Amino acid sequence: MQLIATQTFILSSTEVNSALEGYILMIAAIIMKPIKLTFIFMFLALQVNAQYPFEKYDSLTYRQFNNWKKYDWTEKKKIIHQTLSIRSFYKNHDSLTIQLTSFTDKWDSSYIRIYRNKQQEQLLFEPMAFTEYNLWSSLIVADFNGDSLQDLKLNAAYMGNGLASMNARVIYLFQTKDEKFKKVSFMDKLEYGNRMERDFNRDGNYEIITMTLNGYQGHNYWTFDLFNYENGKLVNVDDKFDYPIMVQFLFKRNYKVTDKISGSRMKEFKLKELKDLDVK
Ligand SMILES: [Ca+2]
Ligand SMILES: [Ca+2]
Repeated sequence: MQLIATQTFILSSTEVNSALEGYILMIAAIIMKPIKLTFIFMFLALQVNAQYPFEKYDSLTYRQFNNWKKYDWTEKKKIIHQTLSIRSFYKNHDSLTIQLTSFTDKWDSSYIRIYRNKQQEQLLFEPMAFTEYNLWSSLIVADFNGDSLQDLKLNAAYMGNGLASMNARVIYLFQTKDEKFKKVSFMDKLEYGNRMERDFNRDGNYEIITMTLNGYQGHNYWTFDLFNYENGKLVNVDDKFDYPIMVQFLFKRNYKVTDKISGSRMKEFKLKELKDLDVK
């Protein structure tokens, strides 16, 4: 009888403790909220003050989706599926589902499946693995080229060390007139996750900005090039906007176009071909 009484006491004591903990955590969350917000505002202020020249141009409004459903078939089939659905994606409100299938023993191949109302429409190969860790940003939905058809974008990291940790695959799925998708993917360098497209000349076709590391006279420079999606491919449009620009790579934040290389010399660094380009 005494034993039961002790147990009851212990139980109720634990309950009291967890209620107290919950209360303390709730108070802490209320106090912390403005502090967190202050940090975010400080960070935003820094971002506004220091930026690359192209960041002054209009960026797109994205719709972003993150509710990937993971189907792990690692043990039976060495396969991982990640699936995401967007209701009312198409003009007639049909839904779109994108499924990424990667293989646990192959790091250079995946399949992207596109379903319309759960009916498979396309199967596209992608020379990159997708895991729940390397999808750097959400699935991005926007009309990048201004043809009134919603396009898709994914960024997937190669997961290296040091500078190689910036290596990422940028994957665009441009919607075509027949409401299918043209896949254009390539390797790029990403600093803070997704790099937004910018409309330099406000024609509705947002310029895609790429980043490459180049050596020149003993220093390293980030070279930024501009591309447009035109007639089913990405075309370099540097000449139209007096690009590329080059920013010296320093071991601190640097956003200033270098004055060590003349504009005409910079043009010799123009990125003629996107790295590991894959068009499907
Ligand atoms: Ca489009
Ligand atoms: Ca433009």
